[in-house]
Amino acid sequence: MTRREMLALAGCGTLAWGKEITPDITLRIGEIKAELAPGRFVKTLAYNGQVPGPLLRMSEGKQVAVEVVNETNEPEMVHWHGFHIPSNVDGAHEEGTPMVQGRDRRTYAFTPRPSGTRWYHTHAMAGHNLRKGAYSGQYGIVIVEPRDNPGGYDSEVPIVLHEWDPYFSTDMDMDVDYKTFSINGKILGAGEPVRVQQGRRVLFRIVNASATMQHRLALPGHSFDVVALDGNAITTPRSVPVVELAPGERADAIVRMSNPGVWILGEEDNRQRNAGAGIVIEYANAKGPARWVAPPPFNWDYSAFGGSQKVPEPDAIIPVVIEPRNDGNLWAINGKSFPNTDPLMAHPGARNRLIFDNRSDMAHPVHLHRHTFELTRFAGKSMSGVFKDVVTIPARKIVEVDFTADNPGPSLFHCHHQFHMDFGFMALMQY
Ligand SMILES: [Cu+2]
Repeated sequence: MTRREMLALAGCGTLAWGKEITPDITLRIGEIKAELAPGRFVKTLAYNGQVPGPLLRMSEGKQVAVEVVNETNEPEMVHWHGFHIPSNVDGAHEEGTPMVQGRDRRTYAFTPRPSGTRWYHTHAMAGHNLRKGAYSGQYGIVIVEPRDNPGGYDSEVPIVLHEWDPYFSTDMDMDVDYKTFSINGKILGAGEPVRVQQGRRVLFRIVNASATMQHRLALPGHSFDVVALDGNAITTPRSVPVVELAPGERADAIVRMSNPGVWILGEEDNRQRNAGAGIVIEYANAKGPARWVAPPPFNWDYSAFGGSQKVPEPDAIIPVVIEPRNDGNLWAINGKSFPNTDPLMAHPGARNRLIFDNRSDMAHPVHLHRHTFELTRFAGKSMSGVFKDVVTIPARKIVEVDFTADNPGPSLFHCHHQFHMDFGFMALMQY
């Protein structure tokens, strides 16, 4: 009997568009007790019994079938963040991807593109339930391998940031804070150290899988040569002492291991780092306690990674005004809150410019599904050459991004801060 026949007999051969597909990857969503440190457990939803979920590798342009088995009682949804794939597999039911019902399974087939550091995570709403959605352990890295990898590094190390024990930090239940932090699912000092050798070049693939928090990471005695943002190569590689990432953002950074010792790669904020937001980097033959030294003051600026070449004029302009609300929803886009937001209408095949006008006192990391955009103007400064799918709009500032509308179908646009997304800050973009 072939594997395919066995799977069909076992009831695993899921029907997708009337065609049986044998999955290349299976993700099982279920409740686990994640061990953040010896004897320190947290109950959460996770993929394949582990936090983060398995590190997935796909090949650009080679079709893959992912089976999602939902072992919980609630509908779930896996979003492929940073992929240019069809709406019916992207992983947002607002776009038309079918949910995986509780105690059900479903196979999604798609052709991964573009290459780079992508990630996958739940796209379920959480609302006031801080055990659901991005507050849970449902996240993992997926590396889409390019056809030819230029390399330039000796090894790669994933770094995935997340928080635990969330609670409402204000009287009005308006914002969320956390008691516990982790990198790669472990509290600082509790997991295996990252073992490195002097003289080697290590590529860190850093993902901020936080539901709501921005993070700033440093590695004392070393600097980060940032080579990609949100998985997309940058035009001006730059050496920086701190990597700053909003929820949903990624940075690929090469670190030349030139300062032997035992160090903490950690969050700059002392409270968060002391509550777990760090990981030990240990050189071969180095001993002693891991050292932390605060980095110099550093202003993270997207434009430092780009050029100043003039970008083409857009064919169409899409205004996106972001405002706070106080009517049960917290946020509005162009005067309306989801699900009543008007669709953002793009011109098919054309270069479209989104103009984000943040009329609030908070920064918002906004994310556009199924497309990559180029930052063309940031807080008054023209720029080019930085391609992303999440961008932080600072408070009271305007940010402009251009994208080519070459992936028809509805695309979700939302704040990647889970509490903002769940309370109005979402709209569909259509052509
Ligand atoms: Cu927001």
